[in-house]
Amino acid sequence: MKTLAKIFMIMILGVSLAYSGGFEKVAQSSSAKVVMSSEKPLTVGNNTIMLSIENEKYKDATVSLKVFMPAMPGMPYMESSTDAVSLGAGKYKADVNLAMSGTWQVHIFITPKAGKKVRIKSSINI
Ligand SMILES: [Cu+2]
Repeated sequence: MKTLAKIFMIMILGVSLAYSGGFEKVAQSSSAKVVMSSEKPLTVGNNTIMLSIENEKYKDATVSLKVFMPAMPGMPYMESSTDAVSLGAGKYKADVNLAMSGTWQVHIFITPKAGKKVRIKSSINI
């Protein structure tokens, strides 16, 4: 009975988390900080990820996103790249396709009008 109660609690928790809204994660390197977020929880398939660049000097940069999953036993390397659309004031929007559940590596590329290109590494779980 105890186990059943635990399973039930976990199910309730899982449902409430799923409804508590979307996803948010900070991606950071030594030179830039980006908040990744999504209104809806991330799912297998198409997702819209919002990127908010915190650094003043990158607010008008060009931004692209690469998500990839290393090869696994019986499964090839998977990758999806997209150019983020600038919404102004350091906010960007990127549509990404996550072909399967699991951990995806994320590389955010920030190309400023002047100066060095920046790469920020992060990951997302679905
Ligand atoms: Cu995989």
